[in-house]
Amino acid sequence: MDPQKRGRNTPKEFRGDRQLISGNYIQCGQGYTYFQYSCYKYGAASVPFDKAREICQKEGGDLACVTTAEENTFVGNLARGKRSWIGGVRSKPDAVTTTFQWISREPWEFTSWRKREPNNWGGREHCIETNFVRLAWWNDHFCHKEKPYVCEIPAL
Ligand SMILES: [Ca+2]
Ligand SMILES: [Ca+2]
Repeated sequence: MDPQKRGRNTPKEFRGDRQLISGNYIQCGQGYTYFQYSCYKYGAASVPFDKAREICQKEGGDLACVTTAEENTFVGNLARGKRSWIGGVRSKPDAVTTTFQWISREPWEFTSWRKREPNNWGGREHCIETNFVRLAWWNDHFCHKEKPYVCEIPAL
């Protein structure tokens, strides 16, 4: 096939477990979906934040760290709009610290808080969930609460 034509007909990103990047296929593991240089999995079983991390780490990743609007929408949809853990935590778990960080240590830039969040209810909401009230809106919540979660494994 004419390479230019093939290029035109091949979407740059697509939802699938395999993606062609610079002539090499990136293969995501079982149950994982490719999106913009990472593989993602939705875990439907509700677990506390730390347990969700443990499960993701066992598979070679961690909870998804959501650094762009595109990734945020993708992760929200992957979690089927259900309230789910992502990899954000309060920088210092006390009642007054209002800053957050990604467990991957990626820069904290993009955010998608729901109105009046993060509110650190009772001074004890130190973990971030997505799909709060609306698709891909975030809330700080009690880390011991059991929720589904989204894992991310960098694919490059
Ligand atoms: Ca990410
Ligand atoms: Ca909150």
